[in-house]
Amino acid sequence: MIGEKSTIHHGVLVETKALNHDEQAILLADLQSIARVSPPFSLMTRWGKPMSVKMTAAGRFCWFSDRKGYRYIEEHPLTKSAFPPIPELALAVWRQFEADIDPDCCLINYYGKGARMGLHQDRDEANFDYPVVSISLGDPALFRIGGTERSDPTKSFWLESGDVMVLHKDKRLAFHGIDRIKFGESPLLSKGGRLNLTLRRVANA
Ligand code: MD3
Ligand code: FE
Repeated sequence: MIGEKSTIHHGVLVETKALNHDEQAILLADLQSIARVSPPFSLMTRWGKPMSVKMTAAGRFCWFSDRKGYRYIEEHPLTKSAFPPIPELALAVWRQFEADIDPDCCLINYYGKGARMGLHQDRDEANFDYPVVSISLGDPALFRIGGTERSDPTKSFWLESGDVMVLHKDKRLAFHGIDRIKFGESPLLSKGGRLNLTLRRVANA
């Protein structure tokens, strides 16, 4: 439940274990159905380096990257189909923080053994006044967040299964990344690993 255990880490609101075990299992089942029609795919950075995190999405948009640069797409790169609807439980989490408008992208990141995400900003969306809401499932991840300049000092903390994090206001354009995960720690994903959902508003209303 949102609001049960709220903590501010380096200016960022984290709702620890906002989703209980049953809610995590429901969301995981939804993600497994999404993965069947929109299989997670691997991306290259614009610098031509393979990313270790696999991605797919629900909702209208999915973030995409290749040698041409970063952008949002509306068709799965392999199936060419639209992405499935955002899971109800994820929408319910978003609406606790942003009641005026629903997200149009639920980016789904899968971290297998050794996967990480380098320090970056999320700035391919049209309007930074909307929050980004993150939901973690599965293995713990060491999250790092700094300021709006790459050289700003950073702080790290662990995100665990069921945790919800909200990035808004001055943190919306903060540099952030995932240094590492503790592969196999959580029993939620039978084959191990971590799933992160980021709910976003990509198009302007
Ligand atoms: C801070 N994902 O998908 S979620 C991403 O755990 C991303 O998979 C990480 O960074 C993950 O872009 C971190 C938390 C997050 C998401 C968006 C943010 C933190 C953010 C946007 C601005 C500032
Ligand atoms: Fe990000």
